[in-house]
Amino acid sequence: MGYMTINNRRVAFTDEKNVLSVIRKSGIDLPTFCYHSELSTYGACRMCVVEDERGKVFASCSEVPRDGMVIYTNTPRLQHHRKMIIELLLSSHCRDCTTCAKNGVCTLQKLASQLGISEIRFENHKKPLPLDTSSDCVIRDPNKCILCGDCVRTCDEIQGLGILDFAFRGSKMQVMPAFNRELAETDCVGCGQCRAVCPTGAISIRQDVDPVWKALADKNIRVVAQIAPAVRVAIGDKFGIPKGENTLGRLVAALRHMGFDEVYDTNFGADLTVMEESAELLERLKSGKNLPLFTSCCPGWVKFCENRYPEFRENISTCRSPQAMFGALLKEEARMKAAEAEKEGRSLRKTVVISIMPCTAKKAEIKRPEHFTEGQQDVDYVLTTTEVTRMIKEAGIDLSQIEPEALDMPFGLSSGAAAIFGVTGGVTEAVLRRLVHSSRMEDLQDISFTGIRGIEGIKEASIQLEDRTVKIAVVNGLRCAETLLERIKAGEVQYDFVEVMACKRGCIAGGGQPVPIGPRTKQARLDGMYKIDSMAQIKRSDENPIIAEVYEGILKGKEHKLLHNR
Ligand code: HC1
Ligand code: SF4
Repeated sequence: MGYMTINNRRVAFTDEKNVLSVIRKSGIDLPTFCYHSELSTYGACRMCVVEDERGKVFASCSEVPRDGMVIYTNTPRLQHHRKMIIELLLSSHCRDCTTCAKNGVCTLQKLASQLGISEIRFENHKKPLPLDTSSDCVIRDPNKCILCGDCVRTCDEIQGLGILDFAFRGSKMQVMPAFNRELAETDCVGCGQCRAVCPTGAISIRQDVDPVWKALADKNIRVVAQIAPAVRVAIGDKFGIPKGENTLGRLVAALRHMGFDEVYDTNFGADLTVMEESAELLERLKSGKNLPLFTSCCPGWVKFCENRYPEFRENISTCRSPQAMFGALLKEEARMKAAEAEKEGRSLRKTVVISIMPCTAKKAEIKRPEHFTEGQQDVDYVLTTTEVTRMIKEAGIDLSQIEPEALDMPFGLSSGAAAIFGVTGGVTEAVLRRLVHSSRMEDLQDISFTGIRGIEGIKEASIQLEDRTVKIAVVNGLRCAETLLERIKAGEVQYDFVEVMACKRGCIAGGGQPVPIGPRTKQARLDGMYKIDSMAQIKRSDENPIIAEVYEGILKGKEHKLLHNR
């Protein structure tokens, strides 16, 4: 332990990696644009500058804490310096604040207000640049970019993709894909992690709010929603609800107020996925073909594997993702009911399925050809948690005040195993519960203690299934997926089952979730997911009685067609 003096107060430090962390620990929220604890230190924005007792000014994010250091965080010189940075940034920034997707959560806007910037003394000579609207998932607006490099480092260091980079020099500098190609022409997987760290509106979520409002207003349309596991522990963030609290009931009530006809749970789709994926694993273990089996529920990961490691294409599970399985089921049910009604000379309203997801990549997943059945798109629109937050606010609903309501039946029933799909390791744990086939508390605990829980990028576990030891890897973050795939290719490791989630810690930190998603927010959401499981009456997917019913009913004879991609 050491001590430093911050603004004349003695502050202890231990293993903080930089002076900025010590300052923040002492209760001072020093502003930054480019500092993220999970990324390398860039030190470019200079907002976190401090002054020492000799008048030397330096960036606190790039300085290691030393015993006896004396620093000041808010001298007139520093105030002037920070204001100047904000003014310069604003001078070349578009002024669309009122219509920007980031209005109210933009760091530039927040700091301009916090530092009392009331006028901008510099002229903006920059010509407006075109937006990149080519991606189904995110929109890039270079006019709002402040060159902090957060997106560049996230895409490279966390996702291993390096889609974005700096181009040109000096005042012409921009962030863009190589050769200024559109995102759709690159290997971008649409994970939205660049958007999750962008401090301004330079990278935002593609919005599908308008067509959904239109469908809700149309009396001839039956609008059905499904809510993903990780949405319920995040949407409360924007309504002053404690982080990580389960707001499912409130969200259901809000959706009904907004005009949704039925509200179901993607967790039901996750229970279906567990049934199909565990059967697929047993089959592959038996045949020895295409092992390891890779999970398929994360579309960012699936695209990454297809683009960068096509040799593993056949290892990816043939199962559709939970939202896609559930979408196919809902549309099939609607088709069956419409056919019955037609026989009786009646006609039913058209069904539109909306998935409410923490993920931007899900917007692209629903457009893939394998997610059309009988020429119909199974899920019509994906709304991210952030878009639904916007709709709730537009409707004037306060989520913190609304009375919770229950999901619709029968697809509102799901297991605790399904709930934990939203965190890294959850899919594996759910599949293992099914395979171990026991609901005894000790057996469930044994599974959770195999090493599949936790936030490490790559986790390994093994479990005994009859006479066979099944070797498992659980990965979060595509950079880690790349590392693992290279090790598998080199023959250094061998597994039977590999779960990959593109986003660090899983869907709780998906690219469509409310931002900022700092370490405390992530932990609260993760705890929230496990709490839902611990309180669930049904622990295993195969114990969900509605699952057996749909296999005997809607799905009978169509299991493969509706639940698998190939
Ligand atoms: Fe996910 Fe999934 S867990 S991928 O993270 O398998 O988006 O929440 O809906 O489909 O169930 C996301 C979350 C989600 C699917 C499920
Ligand atoms: Fe990179 Fe994901 Fe952003 Fe695409 S969406 S540029 S893959 S971080």
